[in-house]
Amino acid sequence: MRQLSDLNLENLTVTVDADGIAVVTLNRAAKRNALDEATVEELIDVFSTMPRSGVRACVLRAEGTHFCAGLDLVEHWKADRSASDFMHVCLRWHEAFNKMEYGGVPVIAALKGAVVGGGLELASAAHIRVADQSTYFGLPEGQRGLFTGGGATIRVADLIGKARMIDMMLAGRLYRGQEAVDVGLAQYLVDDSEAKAMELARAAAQNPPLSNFAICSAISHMQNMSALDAAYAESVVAGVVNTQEAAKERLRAFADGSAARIKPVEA
Ligand code: 1HE
Repeated sequence: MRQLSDLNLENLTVTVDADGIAVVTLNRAAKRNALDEATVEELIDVFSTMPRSGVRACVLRAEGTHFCAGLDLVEHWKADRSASDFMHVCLRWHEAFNKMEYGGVPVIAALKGAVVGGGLELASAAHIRVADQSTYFGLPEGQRGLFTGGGATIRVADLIGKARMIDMMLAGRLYRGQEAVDVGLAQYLVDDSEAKAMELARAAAQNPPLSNFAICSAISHMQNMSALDAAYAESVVAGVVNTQEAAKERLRAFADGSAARIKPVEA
């Protein structure tokens, strides 16, 4: 079975620490981490390999001052792609982002600077998005004479709703700061998005992997189902997860009073 260390990566770097926290870095800062075909193939490799690699949680971050400038517009222009060529490009983007969203490993995106176009499509495939004060979100496809092709019509519309997404695309509206959190583009706004993302990854990594697998795949799958089918699938997943060996010790600790209670930390 292929391991993360076996992968031949040029535009991404991947490290995994002793606690099983992976850090995946977009490493094309000179091009503002624009997604060319090679980078998308590397994302597929990394997120296909990660679920069985022992990784317990993943932080997705970027080199430079911008998270991701979206589709590599220069590559796209130079390649002079046919409609069929670009359809296949998009299918590879979907492959990469579906591996992230449905892979079962918590992926936490540490954002900064531009999170635009395909960069927002990438970020929206993560399970948690952490923004800092420099982060801004945009869908400049309309301005470039393009359309989204990496899942924004599914994931961004799901995060912020159809009307806001259309406004972003038609009028070039950017969201940042608290407003971006309020509309649902990010769950956290902090001064240091990487430190917060790492803190969240470490917290998630405390959960049994099977629970995280369900949280980071089943919820997404169930959103695609009818309510009737989702209720059935939820029962099956809960049957497996809620009877796992790793839950028994935690339940015993609750029963004997030694487990932490779920209460807000007093200020
Ligand atoms: C790029 C790209 C890119 C930068 N493709 N090369 N995305 C966009 O419309 C956003 C395009 N990018 C920008 O608006 C700006 O670059 C930023 C606001 C992100 C950053 O500005 P700045 O002033 O820091 O950098 P820069 O000078 O614009 O760019 C630095 C280099 O990165 C430069 O290359 P160089 O060789 O001349 O140094 C740029 O060409 C390069 N660069 N962004 C290629 N996107 C599946 S469909 C998805 C559709 C979309 O994603 S549409 C949205 C596309």
